[in-house]
Order: sequence, then C-alpha cells, then structure tokens
Amino acid sequence: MIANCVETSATDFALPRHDWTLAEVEALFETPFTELVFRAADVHRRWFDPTALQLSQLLSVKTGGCPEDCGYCSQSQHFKTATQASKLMEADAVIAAAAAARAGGAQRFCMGAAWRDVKDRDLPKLTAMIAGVKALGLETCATFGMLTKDQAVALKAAGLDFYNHNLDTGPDYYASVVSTRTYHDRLETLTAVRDAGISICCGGIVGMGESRRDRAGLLHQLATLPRHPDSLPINDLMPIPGTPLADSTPVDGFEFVRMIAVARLVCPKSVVRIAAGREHMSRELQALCFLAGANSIFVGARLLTTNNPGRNADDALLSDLKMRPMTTAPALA
Ligand code: SAM
Ligand code: DTB
Ligand code: SF4
Repeated sequence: MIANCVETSATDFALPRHDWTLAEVEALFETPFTELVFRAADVHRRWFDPTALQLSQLLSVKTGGCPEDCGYCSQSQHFKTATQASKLMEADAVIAAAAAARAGGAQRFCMGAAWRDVKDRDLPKLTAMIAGVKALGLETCATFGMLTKDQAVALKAAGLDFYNHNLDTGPDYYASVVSTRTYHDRLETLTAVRDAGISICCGGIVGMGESRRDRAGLLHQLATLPRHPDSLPINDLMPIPGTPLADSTPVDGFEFVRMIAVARLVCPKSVVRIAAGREHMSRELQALCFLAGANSIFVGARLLTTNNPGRNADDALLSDLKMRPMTTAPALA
C-alpha cells in the first residue's frame, strides 16, 4: 500500500449491493469525472471483457396509436406526431427480420409494441414470434407494456429471455412525464416478469428536464430491486416534434457519461446499454461511455420509430476502437 493513501480495493466496488441509499447514489454523481470513470471502468473489468459489445437490434412489431401519454413518445395517440400507426405484424415477418438482424451480426433481438398492456387475444401471435426468434439462436427480448402474471408465464414458455419495462426516471419526476400509469404499475409488471423467471431489462431516459437527483433516483430504484436488472438501458431523449418534451434542453455529454458510470457502479453485473440517442452523439462520447462501463448498443438504421447510426458507422466505430461484438450471451447478473 502506498504511504498516506487509503487503500480502496476495486472489489469493494465490484460486489453487487442492494442496500444503496439515495444519498450514496447522489454522491457518486458528484465524484470528480476522471475518478468516477476510472472506478466504473475498474468495476466493468471485474465482470466483463471491456473490449466486447453486445449488439442488439430492435423491431417495432406494432407501431403507434398507444393509449398511454408518455411525454417523450412518438407513438402516443395523445400527441400529433409523424409516426403512422400500424397493426401487429405477422410472426413470419418478424422472424424474417430477426434472421436478417442475425445475418448482420446482431446477437439479441428486441420486439416492441405500442401498447399499454397485452391483450390475451394477441398472445398466440406474440408467442409464435418469440419462439421463432429464439429458434434462430438469438437472445430474445420483448417490450409490450404491462403484463399479468399468466401472460408473463406464457411468454417465458415461448422462449422469452428478457422483458423490457423501463422505470424511465426517478419516482418523484415520473408523474411529470406520464399521467396514464403510475410508478407502482411499472413495478408490478416487473414483479410479474421476475416471478415468471424472465430476466429484466429496465432503465430509463435522460434529457426530459429531470434533475440530477431524479437520475440518481432512477438508478437508486434499479439498484434496490430484489434482483438488479440483467439489462440496463440508458436512453438519451430523442426529441419528437409534437410531443410535450420536443423542446427539452439536452443533457450535457459529460452528464450522460456520469449516468452510465453510476449505473455500472450500482449494478456492476448488468449489461448497460446506450439505447436511444447515439444518432446525436459523437464517436468520442460513445467511446467514453464504453470506457465508463456501457457494453451494449442497438444496431441498425432504426430504433423503433427513430433513426440510429447505420451499420457502416458502427462497424467503423468498433474497428477504430478495436472492440468486437459479443458472440455469445453475457452471463446473467
Ligand atoms: N409500450 C412499451 C412500454 O412503454 O413499455 C414498450 C415500448 S417503449 C417505446 C420502450 C422504451 O423506449 C420506453 O420505456 C422509453 O424508455 C424509450 N423511449 C421511447 N421513446 C423515446 C424517445 N423519444 N427517446 C428516448 N427513449 C425513448
Ligand atoms: C430501451 O430502453 N430503449 C429502446 C428499447 N429499450 C426498447 C427503445 C428506444 C426507442 C427510441 C424511440 C423510438 O425509436 O421510437
Ligand atoms: Fe405507449 Fe410505450 Fe410509447 Fe408510452 S412509451 S406511449 S406505453 S409505446
């Protein structure tokens, strides 16, 4: 040990904890930037190969016309946006898109539907698409809104590995963004998913006018769940003309990196994803996120309804950084 230095072993930070206090999470956000990124990078290496990125691809299997009023979303029927509503896709078309994603190097495929909740009448189609995507050897993820326990069990039986259901922001800010459901509703679906044995994908959005305390509040919620989310997406708001959040002030890039780094520190074994927003991020900012512990991106020219950097740009980014796509599923948190 160096004289006059307090010994801080990396493993102290690397072991998952569920007893984080909000004050501790807020304090992490206040850490000097280089120290925060260093600590997060250290923890990242404890659980993952920091040169490997999981490539995931999204498909909107049912677009628009959603009865919820999430203030950031192009698909809410409450707002006049450019997104055209469409019906639930046939399973065969979804499976064909997944096969193309796999051929393009994606290792995980996420199906999204603009619903408040799943209707039992749609379950046969949903289970068929999940089973077909799983049979391709892809990791499967779905995000269809609220689920009952029985529906979660049916999706698990079809081969669903992950269910995405974001808490989006801290509990104190939630009602400023969504009025048609509560934080408690979100937590109930997460419980149904967990009880069915499906891995949880849960994260949120920055850039909606929230405070740093709200960002810490979101990560505090995630870090104190009975199990940390196996997958933790951080979205940078894609401002959608026509929505209440269209003119939100963007968060500073350093703050986005802090969000990634704190996510890595409080949920050390989770796959932390840079989700929406890479379209407006520099390559250098994305590289800082990878250093700070992000280890997954969405690939393909579209997310659900918005643009994403194309494959050429992402192939060049990985090549220039000498990073490589994960070829097998990362170990679960
Ligand atoms: N309807 C389902 C739900 O809300 O859970 C699934 C689809 S929803 C589009 C999935 C997630 O995408 C949201 O929870 C939100 O975190 C993120 N998202 C949606 N619109 C976004 C936007 N404009 N910018 C950034 N993230 C967004
Ligand atoms: C997540 O947290 N972000 C992804 C995925 N999980 C489902 C969705 C991003 C959507 C961005 C806005 C859009 O394309 O409509
Ligand atoms: Fe509907 Fe999901 Fe969009 Fe909210 S985020 S309006 S629930 S599609």
